[in-house]
Amino acid sequence: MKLFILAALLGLGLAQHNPHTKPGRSAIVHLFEWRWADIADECERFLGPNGFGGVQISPPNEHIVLESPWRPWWQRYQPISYKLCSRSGTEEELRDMIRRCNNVGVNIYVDAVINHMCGAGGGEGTHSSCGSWFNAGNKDFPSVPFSSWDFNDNKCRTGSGEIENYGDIYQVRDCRLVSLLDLALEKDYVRGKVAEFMNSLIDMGVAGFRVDACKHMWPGDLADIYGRLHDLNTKWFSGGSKPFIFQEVIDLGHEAISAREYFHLGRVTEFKYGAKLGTVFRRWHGEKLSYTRNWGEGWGFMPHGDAVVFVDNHDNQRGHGAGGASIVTFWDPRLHKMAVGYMLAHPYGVARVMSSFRWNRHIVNGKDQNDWMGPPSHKDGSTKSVPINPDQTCGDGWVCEHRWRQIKNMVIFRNVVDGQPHSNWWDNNSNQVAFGRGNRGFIVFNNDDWEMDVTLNTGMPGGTYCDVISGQKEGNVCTGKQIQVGDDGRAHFNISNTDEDPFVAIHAESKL
Ligand code: AAO
Repeated sequence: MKLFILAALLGLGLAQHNPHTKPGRSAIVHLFEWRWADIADECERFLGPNGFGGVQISPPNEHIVLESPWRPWWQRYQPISYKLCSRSGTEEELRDMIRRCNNVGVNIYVDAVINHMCGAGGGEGTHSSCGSWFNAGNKDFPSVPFSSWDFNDNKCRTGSGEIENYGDIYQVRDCRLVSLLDLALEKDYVRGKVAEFMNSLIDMGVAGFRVDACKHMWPGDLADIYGRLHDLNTKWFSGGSKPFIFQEVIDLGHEAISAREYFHLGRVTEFKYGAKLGTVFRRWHGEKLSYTRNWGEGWGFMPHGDAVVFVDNHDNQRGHGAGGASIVTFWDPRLHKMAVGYMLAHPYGVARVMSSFRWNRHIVNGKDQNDWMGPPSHKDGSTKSVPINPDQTCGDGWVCEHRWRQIKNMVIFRNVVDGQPHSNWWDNNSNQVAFGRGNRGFIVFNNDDWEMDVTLNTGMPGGTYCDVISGQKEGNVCTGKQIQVGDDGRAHFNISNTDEDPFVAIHAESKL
């Protein structure tokens, strides 16, 4: 019997490592703070046609609405109820977006905030995205309902009720993260309410969840909740498909709680990835691109099958969470394109691309005083729609990194080379490297301060290929550089260190 249970648990866990992306699709894009109506349009006009695998959406449930600071992005991480109305739209708009994205092969992954409700100082009233009344002081959330019985205060052993020491696993899980009212997830009633919330989304057609703040929840509690989740909606997914689970656990290696405690439950966010890749491309601390020959598990990252990877995320692009100054964001566009290109070319992990909004950064003593600023909004606090410019970029403060030609084309590159091994590595012992993906793709970087002029074995069939970084194949012409691969698979690459984008990528579908 024990063996059966173990097999079932393993089966459960393994099944929830699968993002269920449709054939020929792989990368996820985090459309941070986008409105549901805009996501639906983006699925149909851009993400579907360009091979994106799925969208991570902001928390869709009712959240607190804050005046000071004014409507911060992080109010979405302070639930008031599990009603599906938020700054991004109504339940109907959410339902419509899920349907329209699924219909063009783009999955939806929900950012699920299930560790807590709003901050202890959230006050009393109806300052919430659906107008539900609540009283944070009394831990009273009648729209769920949750009462003070449903919170962890009696379990927390610190005087403040807050997490005071990340070295103490009991504090990290049973006390408040930055004053957020900590749910008692060992209670069957609370587990039931959380599972009901997640199942309502699964039944609508979502493919899975980014589970927020997992470090702050006991794995056993999560196992119980995940075990209550429905299979995915068979309108868009094959029968018996388990929801994809990727868990936010910040583990850069020196704490009492480690990411591996969560591997059996689903994938985990690998924060070491972006922190290290940023250090490498910034050439800090003596790091060199040539050291990434064994990138992935060779660098001490978690097993490939457990990882979700990203160059930056919504927290660390603004100094929250972890990763520090090495994180490469859209504020450093040339480096960002190289780092995202590297991530999308490399086989390690499930890759997630950040799509941001611009804010009025104001850095004093290394800290951004405006790190709280929310998305482009109207005076009433409602989020602005995302205008698409004639050149396919976004306007009104939306950065749309996922639409940058270099990144969009590398999302396609990742699809074209899917399943092919990392191969034909070359480096110059410094910051010029190249690697292939079997006989389907090849990428070359020059991150040195001098010209790169080499002839390399690409492993690819002879022919003329369009570089998908400086341009792309349009009809039967290359709008950027052309790369001639000989019948011996060798090709000449000349990349100036002053190029706008000092890297070149070719693949089987960019061949003339
Ligand atoms: C806001 C206000 C608070 C207020 C609260 C309640 O800022 O002052 O008390 O409301 O009224 C987001 C924002 C928060 C915001 C919150 C609620 O980031 O500022 O609070 O919404 O509105 C920890 C968690 C991790 C979490 C991260 C931000 O472990 O799960 O903090 N990320 C998620 C979301 C995030 C959200 C929440 C959770 C809450 O992505 O957007 O918060 O739903 C160490 C620990 C990490 C810890 C960090 C930061 O990291 O390891 O686990 O993350 O500290 O506390 C090096 C180390 C690394 C260390 C890092 C930073 O890199 O290697 O280990 O330094 O010290």
